[in-house]
Amino acid sequence: MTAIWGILNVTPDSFSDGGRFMDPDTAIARARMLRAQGAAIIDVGGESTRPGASRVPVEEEQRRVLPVVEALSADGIPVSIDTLNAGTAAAAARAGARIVNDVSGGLADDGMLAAVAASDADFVIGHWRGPSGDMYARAQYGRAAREVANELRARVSAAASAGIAPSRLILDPGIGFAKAGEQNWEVLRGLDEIIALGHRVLVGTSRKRFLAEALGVDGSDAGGDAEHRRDLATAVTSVLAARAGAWAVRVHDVAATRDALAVVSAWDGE
Ligand code: PMM
Repeated sequence: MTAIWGILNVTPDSFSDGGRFMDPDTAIARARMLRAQGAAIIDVGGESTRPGASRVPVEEEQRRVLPVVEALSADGIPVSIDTLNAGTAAAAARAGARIVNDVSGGLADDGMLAAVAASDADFVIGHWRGPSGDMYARAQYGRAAREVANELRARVSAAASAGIAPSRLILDPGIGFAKAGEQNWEVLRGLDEIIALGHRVLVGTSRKRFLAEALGVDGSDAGGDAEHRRDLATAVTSVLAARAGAWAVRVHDVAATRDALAVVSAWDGE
């Protein structure tokens, strides 16, 4: 059964839920709700990676996320820390995070692989070609899924050389990262090429722009009907990712994806 990761962005500017969970108590209450809805992991992030987002000072990122990571971990809730910074990864692992989720797969911070190697945490390697500010300039592909798989394989080698055991690695195709519109669908269509690398695969499509484009809705209507439609689309991509063999999906609306996956289980007679 595909696991559900519930997104908890403790940021003022994430593209769909920015600003809602800045206060630690609100963030913790939200995480508990996502957990009750069926999230296996709560993915805590303190820096938005949306297209065009500017970087947050590492002290500010840690001020946002560490109290939340600590409180959830103390409560027995499995936490992953969504960060590009080695210092934040190390501090969050000390505070109890079980997984470091780096959308850059260690490319954004030279110290990341060593920091993860020195911890007990598992490591999500996201497919990435450069910072959010100009990532679309790097969205040039021949065969998108093949290239993503090859570039992930190179990061797996780098992680292994840094001393991270392969069993600790989770691969993520980095939907929306250095990929425009149709390229995201090409990668998802070829997800088996990434799964064939032999690691757990996490897929994050939730509320992303390429879904809004497929629906023909305006992505700016956060909290309104457009958001609801993107959540429904996300539940569908979660089902398709599960069918394709994904180990986990990372979503904002945990309840919708839980229900969608329950229907799949019923269909399959599980
Ligand atoms: N996407 C975002 C942030 N973190 N982590 C992983 N592993 N995979 C993703 O696709 C991913 C991520 C950007 O989306 P958000 O602003 O909704 O968190």
